[in-house]
Amino acid sequence: MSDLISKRSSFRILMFPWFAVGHLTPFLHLSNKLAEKGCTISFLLPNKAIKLLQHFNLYPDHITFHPVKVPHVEGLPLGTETASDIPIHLTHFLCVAMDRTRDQVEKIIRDQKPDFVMYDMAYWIPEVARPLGIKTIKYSVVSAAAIAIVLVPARNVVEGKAITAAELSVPPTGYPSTSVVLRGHEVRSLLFVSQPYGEGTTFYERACTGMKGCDAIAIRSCYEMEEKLCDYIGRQYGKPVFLTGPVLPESARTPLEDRWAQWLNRFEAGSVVFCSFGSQLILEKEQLQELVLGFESTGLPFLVVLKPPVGSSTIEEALPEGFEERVKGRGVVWGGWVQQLEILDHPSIGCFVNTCGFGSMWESLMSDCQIVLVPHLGDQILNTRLMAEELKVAVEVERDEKGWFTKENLSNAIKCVMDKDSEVGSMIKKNHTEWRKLLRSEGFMSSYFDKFFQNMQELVDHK
Ligand SMILES: *[C@@H]1O[C@H](CO)[C@@H](O)[C@H](O)[C@H]1NC(C)=O
Ligand SMILES: CC(=O)N[C@H]1CO[C@H](CO)[C@@H](O)[C@@H]1O
Repeated sequence: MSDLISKRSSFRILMFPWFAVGHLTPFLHLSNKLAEKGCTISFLLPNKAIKLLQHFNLYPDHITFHPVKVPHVEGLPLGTETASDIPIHLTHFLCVAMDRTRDQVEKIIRDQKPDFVMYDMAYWIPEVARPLGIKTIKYSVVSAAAIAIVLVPARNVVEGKAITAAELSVPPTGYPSTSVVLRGHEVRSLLFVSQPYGEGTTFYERACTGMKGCDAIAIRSCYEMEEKLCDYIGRQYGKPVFLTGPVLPESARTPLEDRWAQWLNRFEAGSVVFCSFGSQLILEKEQLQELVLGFESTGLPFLVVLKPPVGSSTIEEALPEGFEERVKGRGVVWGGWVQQLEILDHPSIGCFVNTCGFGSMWESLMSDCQIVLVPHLGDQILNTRLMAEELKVAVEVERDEKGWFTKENLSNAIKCVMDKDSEVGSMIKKNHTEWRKLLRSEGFMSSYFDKFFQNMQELVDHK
């Protein structure tokens, strides 16, 4: 009984993640865990996204989807609701649209008066919730590495002044890692942080304001991997940092589609290279061709999942001449959606080539496959550094100064992990196995989540 008096055992929580699959999905995984503890959750999201996420909702009695109407903003195609609907350079406008849902969100918060609001990009949530006595948690679904290198007060990016490549190539004051830093052309991919991102704010300001205003910063990471970087973020903002651990779903797996199961069954265990570049990345045709030629020249069976490149409506029309004939029977390039987790689980898959978005990073760590990384966006580069240089569980495909990679660069990276007698290959395999064992060990994920829940309870008790 005393326990019940001193600690709240369940909460009403409102979730308001950024309108992108890579954010909505981890927020929903976390909601499932909270629902398991008896919490009730209102999950705010664009109407279109409900269909995409529904099957991940394991507790429909506890988790209610609450559609928000995404207003039309000039610069966006009509009907845009999520980041997967648009190319990356239009994301700023989608952010404007999200900011314009503030009145709707504010009304829901006032009506529901939840105990907590969890958010990521909507930096104005604390302004709305704090006066009502509601606790706010900014939940970061990118790695601590990606936040710590640039989205901290020590960077001191001032309004109206663009951050320069020279500034970015030096880590911020007090930064605790020597390997998770940016090199050469990579700084370019982060220059956008001082650009407008939503109405009257830059990406940098949005992130910093969102972290300064909250009661606690939560990060989807674990101490074993990013302790120093997490502590650094906490010190920079003067906030408690709660780690949720990876929060990957253990159940609700569906069987692999017959088409792929049958195709993969034809190959030896651990022999097939699987590549998936996520729902947002659209390559230039030339780079796409170089990429598939790289897979061809490995001589290994491969399954590559890509969106059609710029200027093509199908993937087939963009393939190099004679390519399909040459790889017939051992290689498939597919333009549609596939069940990534289920494919990774298939025993024939031996290597996973991906861009190291945070979701894929966890999925590759949990898998048995060798990992080859081809990062494109800012946070993917930092995640890649963590995997390839700090943890030494993956190899990164070499690029030139312009960020371009050749078919040789790709096939060399793949061969380096797939050749039976490659030293690098066996070193990263060994390290990866250690991590996988830890992540999959009994109670690893649940103890992180229990601690996170306890942190939430303490935050409420601490008035
Ligand atoms: C990358 O490709 C270029 C051109 O083929 C080659 O000169 C360079 O050695 C390659 N680097 C690696 C590490 O494969
Ligand atoms: C970071 C890490 O775990 N590195 C280890 C990878 O494996 C090699 C060889 O076993 C070890 O020497 C490293 O310490």
